[in-house]
Amino acid sequence: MNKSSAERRSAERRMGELRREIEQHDYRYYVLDAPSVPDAEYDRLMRQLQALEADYPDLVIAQSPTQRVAGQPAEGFEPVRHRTPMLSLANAFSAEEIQQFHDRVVKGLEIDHVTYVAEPKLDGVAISLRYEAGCLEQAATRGDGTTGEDVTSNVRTINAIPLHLERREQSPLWPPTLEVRGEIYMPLAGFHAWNEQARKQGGKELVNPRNAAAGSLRQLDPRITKTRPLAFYAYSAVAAEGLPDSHLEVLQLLRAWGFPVNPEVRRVKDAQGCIDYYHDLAARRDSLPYDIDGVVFKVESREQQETLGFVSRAPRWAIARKFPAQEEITRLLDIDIQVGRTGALTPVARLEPVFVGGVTVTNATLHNLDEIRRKDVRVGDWVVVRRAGDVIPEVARVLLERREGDPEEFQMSTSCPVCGSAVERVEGEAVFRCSGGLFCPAQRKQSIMHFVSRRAMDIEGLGEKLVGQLVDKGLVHSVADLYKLSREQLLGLERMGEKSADNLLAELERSKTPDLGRLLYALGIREVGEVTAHSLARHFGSLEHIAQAGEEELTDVPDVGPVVAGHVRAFFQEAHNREIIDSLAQAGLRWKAVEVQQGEQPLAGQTWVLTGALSMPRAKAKNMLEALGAKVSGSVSAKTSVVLAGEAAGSKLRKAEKLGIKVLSEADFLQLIAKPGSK
Ligand code: I6G
Repeated sequence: MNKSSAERRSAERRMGELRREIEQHDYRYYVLDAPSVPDAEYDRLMRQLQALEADYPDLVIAQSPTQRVAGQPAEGFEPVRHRTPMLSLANAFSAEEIQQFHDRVVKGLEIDHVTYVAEPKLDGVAISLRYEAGCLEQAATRGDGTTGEDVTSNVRTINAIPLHLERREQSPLWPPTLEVRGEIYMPLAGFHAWNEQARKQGGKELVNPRNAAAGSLRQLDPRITKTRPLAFYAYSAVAAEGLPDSHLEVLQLLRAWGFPVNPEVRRVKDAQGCIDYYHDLAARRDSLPYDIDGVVFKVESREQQETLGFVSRAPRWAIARKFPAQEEITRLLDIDIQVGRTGALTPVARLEPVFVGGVTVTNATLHNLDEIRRKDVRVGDWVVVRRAGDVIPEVARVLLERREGDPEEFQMSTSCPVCGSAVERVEGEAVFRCSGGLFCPAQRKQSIMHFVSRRAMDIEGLGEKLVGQLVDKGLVHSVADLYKLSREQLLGLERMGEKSADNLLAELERSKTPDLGRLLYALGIREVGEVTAHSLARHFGSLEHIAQAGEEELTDVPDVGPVVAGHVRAFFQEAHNREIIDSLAQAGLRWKAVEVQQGEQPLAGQTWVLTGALSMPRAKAKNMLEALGAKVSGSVSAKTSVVLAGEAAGSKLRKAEKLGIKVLSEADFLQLIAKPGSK
């Protein structure tokens, strides 16, 4: 049927009205927590809009509330590199630690009093939402803080997250690009209702609200995510130039634009204000409509936040006060031994499953033999299992009064449980080690995982399960064998499709020209971390020189003492390791040598200032600069030689630009320290 243009215009107008009306109801429901119409009326409006959109498909827009589910199920989630890293928060477990945090803030700012913004720390999934010109463009999970996963299609299905922003309460306009961070969570009412329904229908129940939120976001089909009762609270806007200095005012602005903000957010003063807020919330924790695992305090002024900066990927201006670790009692069924990359044997408690801190725990670390002796842990004991936040659960203590009979003391085995090699213990060290080296499949798997990791060779697509299969099937004995894998061999592995096999082969090919520092780090020499690997590369210039260096030459390198030098020499003296390096070269790897800086310090006399968020810990960048002879200062002045500006750099960067001081990005900096040449 042909529709007249007058009808079309009228339909278009009505569609606009309906969308605005529905969005207004969403806003009242999710942001103001004050629904204005019964569900039936809301559903009626939605159906009207759907009917009109069905009549005029060309007038459908992506921001329409009917378009929350769009497109087909995905095959996987694309990686997203965060423009500003998603940092983590330092934790405090006592009032004393809050006082110490406040003392550091006061000292860092050189003032007497500080106002903080306090809010509950939800047990959900952190998410970063990017809006371009006010429209939701991308939603990404935290991942490792640098790279997350693109979960946009799933996030669009969450009604509490606006698809586009709206100006309300005479709010100013949002910046052209706005990145909002917050927590997606499952409210307890929705979680319990879901499980009740699942029980009735014999379906699968959700384990806990946090897992439920994470699992819902990881669905490949957004239609499934849409059925899950998810909600959202925004907690910050990143790198937002032009927004108010007060973090609290930023949150108020976000709320005016359409983001739900936790109604428990408060401004508090000094350490005592934080401590009082914590006690108040702890007392009400069980009556909140969502699970929380603590409280977050942030310095209110964003300028002050910037002055304080970051340390080791955590802001100095914020802290999470965690609720006490949760503990439960269960039975210790057995003690197994796990073998790590360097052969370290870690005793692990196998437990009768116990629900603690929101998850079912079946394994907990026992750390080492000394700890087992100190706590007198024996198989069959009743033990207290503790889980604090995200840390690995541990056996806290034994209930000796419940011990039955006289169970035997645990003995560390004298041979490796995986490869049978002898187990050794270095005098004075708590750790026992398997002496099998790369003969041991467990060490092999771990060393391959390390080799491919992001800061080493950065080869994507080789997870623990896949590496396990490659080693167990005898396809990979050493890291060099990775480069000999054929497409057919890969296709013969479980859960390996053609696309993943091709992607992995392309990744391996791409990784064949690492710089020397990365390769050295990837080889996994004991005690040779990233900074030391780069220092060695810069000092010696080639792998051959490092391999031939004696202890004295090695200890000439900043950061290398006799212990590290000993490990480096032992590594290259081992014939097996030399064979691996030869095989890597034969497989086509060409590591870029580095210009040698024989004792010379190319940055001597320079003063550098670090600002903004770097993807490596600040201490590491500072170490690297100091190894090159630079002085690192906290403030920009006419004497500053270079400003290294990470993401979201603010006033220091502006000052540097005003003074005409050279500014380098982190990528420029890494290039400068790697100084690649050719092999
Ligand atoms: O993980 C987090 C939970 C809650 C946060 C956070 C938060 O604010 C209420 N804030 C920041 C700045 C970070 N993580 C890094």
